[in-house]
Amino acid sequence: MNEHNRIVFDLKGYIVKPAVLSEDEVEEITEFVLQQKNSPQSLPPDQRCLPGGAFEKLIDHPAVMDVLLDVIDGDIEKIRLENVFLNYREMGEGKWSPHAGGRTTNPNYAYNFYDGRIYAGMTRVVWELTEVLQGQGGTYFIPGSHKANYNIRKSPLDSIDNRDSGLWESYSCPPGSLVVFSEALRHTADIWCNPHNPRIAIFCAYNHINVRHHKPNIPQKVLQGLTPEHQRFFREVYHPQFDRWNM
Ligand SMILES: O=C(O)CCC(=O)C(=O)O
Repeated sequence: MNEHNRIVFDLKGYIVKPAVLSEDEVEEITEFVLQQKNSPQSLPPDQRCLPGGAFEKLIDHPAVMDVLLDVIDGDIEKIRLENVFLNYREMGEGKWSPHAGGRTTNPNYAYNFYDGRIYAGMTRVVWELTEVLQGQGGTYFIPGSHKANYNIRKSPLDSIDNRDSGLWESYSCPPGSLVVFSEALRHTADIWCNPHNPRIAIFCAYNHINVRHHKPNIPQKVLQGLTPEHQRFFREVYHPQFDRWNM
């Protein structure tokens, strides 16, 4: 990450990288995920759900790795992808439901800064495949709340969580943009009210190889269809030094 993005990620807990994908890439991936959603049987079994098929190449997209190597671990061998899902919303769908936020000793989504670098646990990477307009349904954050000292997660206050509290921030972005945030940040979905297009976003949860937040749910068939470089992101939770010892 460049210095600007690194400082903003640490300060706010999230960054937006606009228009990372070309129009052609957005079209290809959008068409594919809609086929997965609407007619999965028309696809080969290993492509019927994420991360299989056209999405696969985004797993280690340079714009994603650029952030994760700085915030999760500098060694790509120690980065896992534990969950991927399509977030599809039409007008009126979605719900304001703030969660997470504050310091935690729980390593699955702890956020720490130590010895000159960030050590984040679960980190969300969101591919926004359609345009997002500020205030019309993108994800909302309370900037800085990943470092909050009062426990706003376990003792939430309506005066803070209320949509009109003045503490929430969101974004506008063109199709093909990336939003990356620490799961330790207080955040929420919102009701989609952009009349021009639905929200079509792919949510990915990356984490450190030593921990896992989600129960694994990706079918083996889908994982087996990935290239070895991409299968590596779905390894069990353990330290890669054991691979070296077993060689
Ligand atoms: O749907 C959204 O915009 C937010 C999703 C969310 O809350 C999460 O990633 O934990």
